[in-house]
Amino acid sequence: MLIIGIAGGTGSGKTTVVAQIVEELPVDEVCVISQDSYYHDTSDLSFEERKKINFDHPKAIDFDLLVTHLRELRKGNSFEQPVYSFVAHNRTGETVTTFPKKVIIVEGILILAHPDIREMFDIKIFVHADSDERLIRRLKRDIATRGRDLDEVLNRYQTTLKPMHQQFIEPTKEFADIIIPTNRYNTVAVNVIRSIIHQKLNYTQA
Ligand code: UZR
Ligand code: MG
Repeated sequence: MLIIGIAGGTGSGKTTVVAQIVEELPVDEVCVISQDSYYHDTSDLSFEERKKINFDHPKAIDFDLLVTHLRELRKGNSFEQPVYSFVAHNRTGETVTTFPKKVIIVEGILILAHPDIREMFDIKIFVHADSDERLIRRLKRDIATRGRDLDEVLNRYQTTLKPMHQQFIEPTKEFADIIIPTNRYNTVAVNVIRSIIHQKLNYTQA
């Protein structure tokens, strides 16, 4: 089993990099776990209260549950991964059964910030894009798919996203084995990672 951690700021292109890596692997040999699934359950709060949560602070994430789940996978057991809704800012109450696979990818902004999780990774990756590029992507995505408007995204960027990025996310770059630049679509870096995966798992390369 190979556990790969993929960190990077919001809008850095984590999802795209994960998709590029997964694409070449046999479907039944890979699973992706998103840090987003591990936001704390906030059912006790109103929607207005939830909107005020600082989702970019490590405290917003149930790292203990994520550690427990990764340990289960390492033991060869499946677990129930919570499903999260960005529109409701809360867990939906549903779960997806996640099975152990040869390649486990764990993806999220703060995934390299927690020491216990960090040490479980065989390969640590940090995805880098410039902050203006990330803001542009974030704006487009949140308006198109997460029910936000221009003012809300910009306010959040200035008041929380940017300061939290500088305080908690950017410093974790130093833990990375590989940094992938994604200001432009990057196929070379992903090919390098694919080769490492193949080599570590002794796949015969096509
Ligand atoms: P990525 N996030 C939300 O917008 N709403 C939530 O309910 C929970 C999280 C955002 C979070 C973070 N910040 O910047 C982003 N806020 O999801 C991480 N606000 O996801 O890396 O895909 O951008
Ligand atoms: Mg994402």
